[in-house]
Amino acid sequence: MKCLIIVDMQYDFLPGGALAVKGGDRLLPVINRLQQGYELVVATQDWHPVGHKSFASQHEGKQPFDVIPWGSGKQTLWPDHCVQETPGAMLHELLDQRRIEAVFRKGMHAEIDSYSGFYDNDHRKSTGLAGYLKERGVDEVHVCGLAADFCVYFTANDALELGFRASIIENATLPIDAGNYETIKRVFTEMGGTVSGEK
Ligand code: VGL
Ligand code: ZN
Repeated sequence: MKCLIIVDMQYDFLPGGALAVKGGDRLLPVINRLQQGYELVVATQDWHPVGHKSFASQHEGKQPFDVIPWGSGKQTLWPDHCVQETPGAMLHELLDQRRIEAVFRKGMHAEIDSYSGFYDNDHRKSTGLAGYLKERGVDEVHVCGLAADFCVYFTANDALELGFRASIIENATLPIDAGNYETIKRVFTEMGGTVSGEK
């Protein structure tokens, strides 16, 4: 059975929001239509506490989009976004939620960022999404939403690693950085993922 995962269609990622993806609002009707083709639809919601460590505002002298060393890797710093219970963190009102059976929140740990709907970036804490999908009999996931080069990609990639067939629906996602997305797409398809839909 296949499941549509709608990633982070929240005000802060849409035009007018704190970390807006250009043209993101055009995806709303596309995703609403897309939902009709799936027996199961779930969503994710970026849900950060005030003062989350991924916010540039928490690092002296740093600007949004600066990249800093972080644990054993690197981290992009973001404008404050999707702060719990703020309007920017709400799923957009034009996203049809009638068929969304569950919403998985992520990014709640102040010290760790979490792009994937399955785990935080260190793979230490699971959201429960994998178990949920398995219990529902899902063997294939299609991922759409925002942003293509961060949360959509990380979610689709974790799905592959977990043994699901995984596909990114290209006409229902947009990247923060188009160049970054092209690179990531290559990695994803080499891993066995598929990219469907026309841009
Ligand atoms: C996202 C950056 C920071 C995303 C979330 O949804 O792609 N990107 N937090
Ligand atoms: Zn975030």
